[in-house]
Amino acid sequence: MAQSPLPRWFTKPLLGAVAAVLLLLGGALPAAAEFALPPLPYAAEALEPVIDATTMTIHHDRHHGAYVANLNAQIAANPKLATLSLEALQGQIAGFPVAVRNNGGGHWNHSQFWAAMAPVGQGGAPSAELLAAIEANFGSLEAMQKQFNQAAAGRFGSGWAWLIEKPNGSLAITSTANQDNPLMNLPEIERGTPLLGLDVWEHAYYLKYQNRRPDYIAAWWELVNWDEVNRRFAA
Ligand code: MN3
Repeated sequence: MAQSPLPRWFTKPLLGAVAAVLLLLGGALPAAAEFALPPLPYAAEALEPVIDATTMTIHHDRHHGAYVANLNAQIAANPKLATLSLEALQGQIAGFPVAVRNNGGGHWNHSQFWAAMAPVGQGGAPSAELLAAIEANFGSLEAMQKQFNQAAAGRFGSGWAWLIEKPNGSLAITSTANQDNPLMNLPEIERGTPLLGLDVWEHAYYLKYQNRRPDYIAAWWELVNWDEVNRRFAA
């Protein structure tokens, strides 16, 4: 029997140490395919007085953070998740369990939500192209906002209101329940590219507005980041 050049009392602990280091690295470093919580693009207090800092912190860190963690927890049972971008996942959501629909939708919806807001006075204005499309489809910007507000206020329970660009190029207002969105390939969804989406879950506004959802919706227009909406419309 060949003798190891190193005594067993040395090689066994050495291999054990190497294995322990690899395990530590593997546990500490997230897999490349995991979904990540994007930081807020502004300070938590930047949207005051329309949305208070406490609501923003809890909403982003805990609610959105939980959607990301719960989505990542689904990767082991649904390995195809690791091969899809967050946006591509929305269009294939019908092929996944409801936990992926809820948490994958929650992650996408909130990611677009933070990006579509800016501090009061810093959101710019609709581009000439977007304004022309809004006027062609709704008559005026105010008429579009009125229809959007009705969809947001009328969503029973929790969900979202959306301004979308439909596959035929027209603009429309729609609303989705829970964490669904207009990108999802589900029969009950009016599909289109979201240009603007508003979270009307109570966690988005209850600390400041309590049951006055219409007041939250009306004030939220002051935060709309039109530069981002213009970018989405042009894309
Ligand atoms: Mn929310």
